[in-house]
Amino acid sequence: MKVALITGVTGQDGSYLAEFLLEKGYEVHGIKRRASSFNTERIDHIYQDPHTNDKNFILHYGDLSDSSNLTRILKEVQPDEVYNLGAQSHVAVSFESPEYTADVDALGTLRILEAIRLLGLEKKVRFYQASTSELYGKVQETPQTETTPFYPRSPYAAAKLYAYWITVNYRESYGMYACNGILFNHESPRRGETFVTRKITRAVANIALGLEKCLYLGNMDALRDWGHAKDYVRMQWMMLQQEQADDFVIATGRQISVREFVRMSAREAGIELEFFGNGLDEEATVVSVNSDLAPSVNVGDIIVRVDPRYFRPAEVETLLGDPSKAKEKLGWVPEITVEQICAEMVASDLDKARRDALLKDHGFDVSVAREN
Ligand code: NDP
Ligand code: GDR
Repeated sequence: MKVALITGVTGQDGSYLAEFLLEKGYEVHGIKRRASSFNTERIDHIYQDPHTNDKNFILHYGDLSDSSNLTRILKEVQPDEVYNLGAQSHVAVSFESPEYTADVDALGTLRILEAIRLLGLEKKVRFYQASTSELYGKVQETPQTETTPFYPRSPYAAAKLYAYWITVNYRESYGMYACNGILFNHESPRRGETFVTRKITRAVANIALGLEKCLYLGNMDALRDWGHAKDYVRMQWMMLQQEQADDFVIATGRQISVREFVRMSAREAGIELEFFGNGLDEEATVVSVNSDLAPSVNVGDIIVRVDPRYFRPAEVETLLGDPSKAKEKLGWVPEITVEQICAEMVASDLDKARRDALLKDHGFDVSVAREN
């Protein structure tokens, strides 16, 4: 039985990857952070009672800022494959906590690589690093490939640039099997609520059912190449099954704007929008509505506005990946389109909103408009 260790197992990708590897028959270990409240919602459905025998999904407390903890876990688990998905992964937040982001995202990667080496596991372990299209930042070439020059535009991207190169360096210096997946944005109903797609689908669902009035966004002109997390974790595993370690761009090859994603999401909830104005004055008005799906929305309502708080000090305006290498060398192709992703996310958030609306109707307090 192969043994895998996943950092960031409680996150979007970690949860899908754990599921995927369990289905493949792996023994899966995950590192979760200590928190003052439960933080395992995304993996609760695959949780196994620690008191039972024959467990193949095992969680360990840990943190990427703690070398001794990482070393102990690696020594205990003796993994065949390590997937380093843990990170402070929010670009806007990285401007507010740049040092913490560097510690976890850059040095955290070094800590794991060095622990693998010091334990003498460098010839046994195959290592996957969650690299990102944010490395391209102010893009130097379109579409972006494995050879496009990097130009990071945030503390997050600068930290991930270090992680990218230290992964390459351990491969070249110590012959470690270490790969970078340069992943473009990928989404799902499990996406964190403060990333733009989920923020949109959640707000649209809440607005449709009268739990929220208006969605406030930053730069709606931003263009992204959005894929599905399920497709992308499959590729993370495929990268570690080749003969030789290598780096790959994982993308769909198609981009749309944030504005288009808003339009698409609203349509899924029976709301047709028209956008007026531009820059800080841009807003979206309801021009028709299916009141079976969105009973609380009326024609003429303004349900999207711009809030400058969501603009970033430096923006990544456009990202478009070319996944040809992954297709040619590994036979990987993304199976889920952005339209399907959007439909799945809106349907899931409508389910949640219906539950919240029911609770609210029965006098329970439902707080949906948290700051994001
Ligand atoms: P999430 O933000 O959903 O998950 C991040 C995970 O990292 C969570 O499990 C989180 O724990 C954990 N984590 C955060 N800080 C630490 C720490 N100090 N020590 C240990 N674990 C920590 O991210 P995604 O699942 O979306 O992304 C996975 C990885 O891929 C990240 O590294 C991200 O930067 C990268 N990436 C993501 C892309 C995307 O579009 N999703 C695209 C390209 C790269 P907790 O649950 O407790 O917060
Ligand atoms: P990104 O994702 O920064 O690409 O990083 P995010 O969804 O946060 O932003 C995408 C684009 O939307 C614009 N935007 C807003 N973003 C947020 N979060 N909130 C808003 O209100 C808003 N309004 C407009 C942003 O400015 C941006 O242009 C994600 C993360 O998962 C990273 O960890 C990963 O490395 C990259 O994708 C690839």
